[in-house]
Amino acid sequence: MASQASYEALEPATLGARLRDVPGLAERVGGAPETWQVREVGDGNLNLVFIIEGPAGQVVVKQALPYVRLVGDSWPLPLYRAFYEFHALDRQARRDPGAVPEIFHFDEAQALIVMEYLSPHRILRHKLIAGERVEGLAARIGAFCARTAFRGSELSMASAEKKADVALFAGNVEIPAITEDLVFTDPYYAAEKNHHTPGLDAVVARLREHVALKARVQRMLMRFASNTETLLHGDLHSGSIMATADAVRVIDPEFAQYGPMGFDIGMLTANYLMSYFSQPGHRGADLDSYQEWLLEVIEGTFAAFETEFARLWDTERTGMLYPRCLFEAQGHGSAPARAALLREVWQDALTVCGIEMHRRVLSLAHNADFESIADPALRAPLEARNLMMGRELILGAETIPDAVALCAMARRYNGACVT
Ligand code: SR1
Ligand code: MG
Repeated sequence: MASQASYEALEPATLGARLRDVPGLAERVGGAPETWQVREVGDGNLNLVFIIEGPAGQVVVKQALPYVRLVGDSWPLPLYRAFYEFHALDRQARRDPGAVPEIFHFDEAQALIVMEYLSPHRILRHKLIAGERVEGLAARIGAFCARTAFRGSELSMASAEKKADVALFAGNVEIPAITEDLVFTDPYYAAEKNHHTPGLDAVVARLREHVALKARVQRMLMRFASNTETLLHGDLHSGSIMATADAVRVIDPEFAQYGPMGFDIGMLTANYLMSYFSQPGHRGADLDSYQEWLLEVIEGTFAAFETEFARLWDTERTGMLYPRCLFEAQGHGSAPARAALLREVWQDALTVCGIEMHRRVLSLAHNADFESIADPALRAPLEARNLMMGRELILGAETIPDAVALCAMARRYNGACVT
């Protein structure tokens, strides 16, 4: 990795001058750099995000800050996360063409990526809060999860290439550490950065007193930290997806690391479920039909994941895992082996799902689905349903047969009064 000694955070007023020599940028934006319109639009927890607009077009510039934006410079964070984000985007673009924004330029010293401006896409989380539907969402993201999981593993990759990539991404220590703490650990004790809605104290105490629950979460953390099945997006929630009414892209893989195949789809499912549970705070007469659509998205995402994974299993199983010489070449079908593997992926996904449902309500970085419900008296019982369903997912992952049963469970908690 190159030195970042010359790093300087970008500012709208000087951005044109600083980026004027980026190859191809002036042609893409058009006009003189001094005339470019620059807006800072980042609303995430970590980075600066600018839109540059000129007569010929628009681009996005994302730059890492040397600290956590959400907290400030009291929490330093390495600039090298831009390096991993760039490499993750590169791999995702190859493994699932069209899924991520096109990259135009990467400057490692300045920790910045110049990329395609997605328009009229909006952050999926905002669309779900507004009650908007996205046609094809489940199929697109289910396929993305399957393609990145399969093609980033030794089911598909040559071992030497995959092991070299594991070594590359192993250099990323501090970013996974955020997930290890904020997602897997902090929700389960009174950590300093935590906060939760008043009115949840009794439910929170029930979770934190549950020793078997904490042990299950820590077992999942051990798998997250030490299992290198595939290259994960690492932060696949509804804020990492941009969509129109019928087109979908995945953004922001700066948390990319090698880990268990069920992690991304499990985290995403949690964010759909949190959208589902929060809807009484956002919808009126269309509440029931919109909540049912969200459950259809969950079922459809897992269905698309399994279908695409099976297709890749049959057509692209070229790595050292589950080789054809052991199965098809012996006249033995490999479908049962695939089903057993997918069963483990499913159980990991459910466990991660439950944990993510906890951390977004109890840890540092909450989500707008619940947070935008201003009245804590309305918010708390909805969050309580979400917390208790998360608990059942973690404790009973192996008892839930499929996504239909998962959605039936969500309907049960949605009508429940949890205290
Ligand atoms: C301090 S970073 C908090 C959260 O923001 C990111 O989007 C990740 O989800 C992380 O856990
Ligand atoms: Mg992000």
